[in-house]
Amino acid sequence: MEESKQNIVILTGAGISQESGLDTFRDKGGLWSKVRIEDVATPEAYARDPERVQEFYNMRRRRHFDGDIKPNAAHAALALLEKEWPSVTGGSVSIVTQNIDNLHEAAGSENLIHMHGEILKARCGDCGEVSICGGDLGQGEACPDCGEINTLRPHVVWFGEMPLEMERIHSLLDRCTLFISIGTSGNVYPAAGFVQLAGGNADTHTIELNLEPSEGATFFAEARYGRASDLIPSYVEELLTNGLVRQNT
Ligand code: BJW
Repeated sequence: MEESKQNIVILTGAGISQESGLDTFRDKGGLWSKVRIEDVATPEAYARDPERVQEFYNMRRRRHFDGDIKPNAAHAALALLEKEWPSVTGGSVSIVTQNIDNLHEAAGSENLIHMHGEILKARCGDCGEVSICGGDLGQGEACPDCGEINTLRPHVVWFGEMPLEMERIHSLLDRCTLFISIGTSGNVYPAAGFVQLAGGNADTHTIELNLEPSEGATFFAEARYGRASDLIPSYVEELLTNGLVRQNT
């Protein structure tokens, strides 16, 4: 007999891309140990020193064109889950990522929200349009929509700015029966609060899959710790084989 419809929301953070060669933020040796947030990830920093901020993102954008940054087994497993899960329960799988890299879409995920933006896009400070960005910014390029020069900034969400698509995210969280958090330290809001929003519904199971307990670990009903490339493929296989089994820890 087919299980009742189960909608899954998956929140991902920098930990899922770590094994693809991208730095996390708050781990030892992570990005925030090399640069100060106040210098590169706030609107005030950009207003004060746009070249510095552009260079931080230009450097990170260039990595995507190296050819050695590829989705890993965890990204691939989530893309498989999205494809196969509807035939298991009739429910859907949506990924809400805090990551600005393109590794989920490169792995084949389609129901995807980039709540902190995308490094391979630029936003015009003048007309507000978002465009594809395949190179460095801050070098005198024109906005493809309004034609203004040097108005393009990285399409990312800095501290103090509103994350993207919050209404859609809240509606997904309201309707989900399984909330999975992967590779995020739970330091940054509003993403860190999603587990409580989802878990507020008695029918919703919540699970954390991370290298170590996150700041919000106690809010999850279940937790498993290890590397994303080990944990995610085996958890996805469990879901696709057995459906949603609630194992509270
Ligand atoms: C592995 C692994 C492996 C490693 N396998 N796992 C006081 C209280 C509450 C909130 C606030 C407050 N003061 C200010 C706020 C709000 C603020 C906030 O949360 N601040 C906190 C620091 C307290 N938030 C905001 O400002 C947000 N906007 C907002 O709230 O709008 C509302 C509003 C607006 C205006 C006025 C009033 C209200 C915006 C947040 C923007 C975040 N931006 C960044 C940078 C931009 C993108 C970029 O450059 O890439 O987004 S910060 C950075 O942190 C980035 C990430 O998306 C985000 C989350 O990091 P993440 O993904 O969790 O990474 P890490 O490194 O922290 O964790 C990695 C984890 O993986 C670790 O746990 C490892 O163990 C694990 N791991 N290897 C599995 N192989």
